[in-house]
Amino acid sequence: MRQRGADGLSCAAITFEKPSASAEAGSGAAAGPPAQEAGFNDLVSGAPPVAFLTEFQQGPALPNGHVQWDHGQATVAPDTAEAGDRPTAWVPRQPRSGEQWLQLGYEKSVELREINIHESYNSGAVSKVTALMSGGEEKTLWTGSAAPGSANEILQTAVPVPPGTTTGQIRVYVDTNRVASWPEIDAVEVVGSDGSRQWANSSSASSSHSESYGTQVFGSPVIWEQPVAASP
Ligand SMILES: [Ca+2]
Repeated sequence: MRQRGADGLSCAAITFEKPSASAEAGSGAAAGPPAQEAGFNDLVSGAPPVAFLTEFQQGPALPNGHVQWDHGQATVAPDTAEAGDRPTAWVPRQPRSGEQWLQLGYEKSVELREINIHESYNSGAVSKVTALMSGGEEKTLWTGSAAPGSANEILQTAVPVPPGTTTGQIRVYVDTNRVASWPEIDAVEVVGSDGSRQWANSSSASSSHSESYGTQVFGSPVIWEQPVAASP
């Protein structure tokens, strides 16, 4: 286990168990243009045009139910099996775009003891972790500069939380200017003072790469008319 100490954090390289065949297929199939090609072919072959346009603009969803690189990809347990630019992690809309944040919600509000951030690409951009309190206050739990790992390394960064903060909503901030390309976060676990461990079940973000997926590549929405079948 490789340790990386900086600003009171401890980090460790993570080795994952090999994912199931379906999860592995989903991760690999959605890594870029092949997924778009599949959508276009579906349209040509007569798939419902409305469904196609929805998928087209938002980017295709993966088998886990979330659009690739969306903030939803940081919910539930880690599912990015290998380090690198993987669609099963949250990614800000643009690299080197200043401060961005990922907000995660958990089923049970607990007194926090530790927050474990699983970075899966260009680690080292995490700059602040906060708790969203019931009264609307945003409470800073940690801020600083974590030393980066290598670009292609999955790191778990443990953020200790002093006693006295009870919440079910946290934010992880990244300073995207600290790393060369997109920082990617696979999952974030909260550990309670009661020993409980939770993965997120809701999410939002300042931006997600999923937002630019359709518009950046394909332009403005278009109106597609269902082709009329030829008379026999
Ligand atoms: Ca994930």
